[in-house]
Amino acid sequence: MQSTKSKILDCLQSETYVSGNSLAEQLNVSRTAIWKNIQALKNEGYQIAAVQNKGYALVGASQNINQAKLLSIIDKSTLFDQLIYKKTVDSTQNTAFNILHKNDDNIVIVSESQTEGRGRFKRQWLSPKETGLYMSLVLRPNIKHSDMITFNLFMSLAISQTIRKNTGLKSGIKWPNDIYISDKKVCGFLTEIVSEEDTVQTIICGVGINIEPSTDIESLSTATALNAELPSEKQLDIDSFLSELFKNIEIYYNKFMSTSFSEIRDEWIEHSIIFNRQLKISSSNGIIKGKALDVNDEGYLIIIDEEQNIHQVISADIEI
Ligand code: BT5
Repeated sequence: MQSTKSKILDCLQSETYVSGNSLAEQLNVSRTAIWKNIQALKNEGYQIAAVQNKGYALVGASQNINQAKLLSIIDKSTLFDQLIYKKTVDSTQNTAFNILHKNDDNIVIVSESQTEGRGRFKRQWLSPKETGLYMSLVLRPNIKHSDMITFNLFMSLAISQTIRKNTGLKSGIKWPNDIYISDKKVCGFLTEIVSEEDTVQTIICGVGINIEPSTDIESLSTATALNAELPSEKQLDIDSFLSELFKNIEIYYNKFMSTSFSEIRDEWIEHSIIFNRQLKISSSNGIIKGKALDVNDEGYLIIIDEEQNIHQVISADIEI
């Protein structure tokens, strides 16, 4: 259910001025409740002017990820049913696993920081406070295991499209689950599942996107943040970024469920940064040095090694 605060935000975003009386009437709450929620929005970074005889006006969007904005997005989403918003958790993936059995909802879990954010193979994901988007998406596809393989391809394109459109930066996809800008990692995601026999019932997709520079991110020579790549006069508009991100996640998840990878293959290859360069691929079968030839319709990466042998890879780490 959308909160009063996020409903007020919606009204402020759709009208130039709106009076406290009119908000109270529209939302069926007291003037005091309106005033308190306006103060809460200001605390979250929204600049709201109160003009005599006209009412409230939104004069500056918040530069922080915040609950009110996310609630207003999830409320309009036809994919997600519920938002869980936390100040801090160990890992949003753990929160997701703890609650996913309670109902069949598609759920978004966001936390302002994580103390034990994790990557694949139990690697650490640095999640400093209020500098990045740390979220887990709980989805209920009910599909065969073999149909899951292309999921990361659709997700990576949704994220890279969003970054390109909102920043103008040339983000690129590093198969299977990283988004890079200028050869540095700005986003990583991991996909975990709950399945029964051959059916994947639930996907828990954890997405981490670095937004603001921080000492943690700077400590990794391989990492960057969106606002570190953008000039100071063109910093990210977080509200439009989040709206676009959830719009694209919905579009590409629906495509994942209804079409094959071939539908997005050209677009995906245009975003990919693994072609035409020497790669070192580490998988459970060992290390291969070679070049990427293609990603086939089933989602396998096709590699040609230095001895001209062809390999099909499904899960691996790539060094570029
Ligand atoms: C990933 O793993 O890239 C998946 C990261 C998923 C994080 C999200 S945040 C919300 C949700 N909750 C969680 O607990 N996790 C998910 P992997 O491909 O294994 O990459 C991990 C490697 O990336 C580390 O070993 C570091 O080298 C590097 N790394 C760690 N933190 C980073 C950061 N904030 N930015 C860029 N690189 C980072």
